[in-house]
Amino acid sequence: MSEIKRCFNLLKRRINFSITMKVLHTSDWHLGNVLHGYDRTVSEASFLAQLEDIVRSQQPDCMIVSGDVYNVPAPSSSVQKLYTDAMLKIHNACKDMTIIVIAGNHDSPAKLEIDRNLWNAFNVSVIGGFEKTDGAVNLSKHVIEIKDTNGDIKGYVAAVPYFYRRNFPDLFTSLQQYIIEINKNNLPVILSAHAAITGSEIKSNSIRMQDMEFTELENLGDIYDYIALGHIHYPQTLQNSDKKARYCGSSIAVSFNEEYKHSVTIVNVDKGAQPLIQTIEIKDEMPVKTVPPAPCPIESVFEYVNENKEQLKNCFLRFNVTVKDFLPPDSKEKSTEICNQIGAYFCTFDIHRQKTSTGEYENKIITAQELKQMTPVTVAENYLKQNGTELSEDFKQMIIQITQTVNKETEL
Ligand SMILES: [Mn+2]
Repeated sequence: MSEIKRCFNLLKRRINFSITMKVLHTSDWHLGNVLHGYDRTVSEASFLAQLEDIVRSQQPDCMIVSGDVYNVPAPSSSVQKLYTDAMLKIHNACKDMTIIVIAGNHDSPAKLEIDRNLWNAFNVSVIGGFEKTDGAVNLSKHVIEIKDTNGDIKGYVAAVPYFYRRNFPDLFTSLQQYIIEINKNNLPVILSAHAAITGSEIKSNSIRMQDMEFTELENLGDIYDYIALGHIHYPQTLQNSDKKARYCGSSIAVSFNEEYKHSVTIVNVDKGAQPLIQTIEIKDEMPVKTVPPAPCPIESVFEYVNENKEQLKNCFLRFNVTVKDFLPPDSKEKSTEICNQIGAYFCTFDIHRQKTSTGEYENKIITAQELKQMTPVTVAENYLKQNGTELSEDFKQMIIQITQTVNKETEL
């Protein structure tokens, strides 16, 4: 039987029928994330179990994890165990599937690669960082062959972990050249990268996004049939990419800025054709919710929570409040107590200041939350304004530059 299939595949190739490669694209798991002091183990374990089921039913040719496996470079032992146990189960759910894992900016490239050779035995390729020989990047490490059940090559995945452009300015160009040389049979090629692409819609991550290093889509190359991106947590197929480049988004909400549907992406990739993109929703057993949808005074928030206790049970909650000047000092205690009563978890407040009819804040005193959300430039501008002067353009640029330098190593 397999011999017939093999002949059929060879024939298909000979008469130039394209061979479809089925890809499961996921990223930004952020395992071990801690949300306002609460761990997310229940949601993370549930996601990994759902992923195992999806793999079992979809039977993809490959699964790509486009970076940020862990939330921190040195995750705890229990978080690492959660990951390795799940990966083994996922492998067993579809043993012929090639799994490709790249490091994101949250992962330690070296730590992710500790058991790289061991993972190879389970059809898992881990690409954490770059290796050089005589000053040139070892490109072969970044190109993974995807094989069918007969061991014939079906296509390639080029895997590029997170990196700073200044360290490898020509990487994408040389990688593309390398692939053109080896892809003699004109098979489908996928690129996986953990990078921020110019023009992406940013609804998530954090305000630190302003310090992210953005790359133009065309810099990645023009030979790829699908580009599996990670780094930006909001799922989207990039405009102007001919539906070929996509962020699959984070697997579950990593913060309160990510209250949208989360999913994994299933893509059918054919050489030279537009990929067929589908999503499969991931259900979060303990979701994050900002309540109520519209901000209101704290007493009304409490009423809302009590009225909706059934839906809010097991949720991590952020209270959407309006204040005239400050919240009453016992607000946090009261909020925690109300959440405890209904079996929810109080995290924080989203504080909205009441504005006057002219759009000005009634009170000139700013809250700690407002201060955190301000850019250093705004803080400087406000300070000088109070003293009757203005921030000069030179000074403004200087502050922006300093902030970017400081934040560069710690971006999300
Ligand atoms: Mn991320």
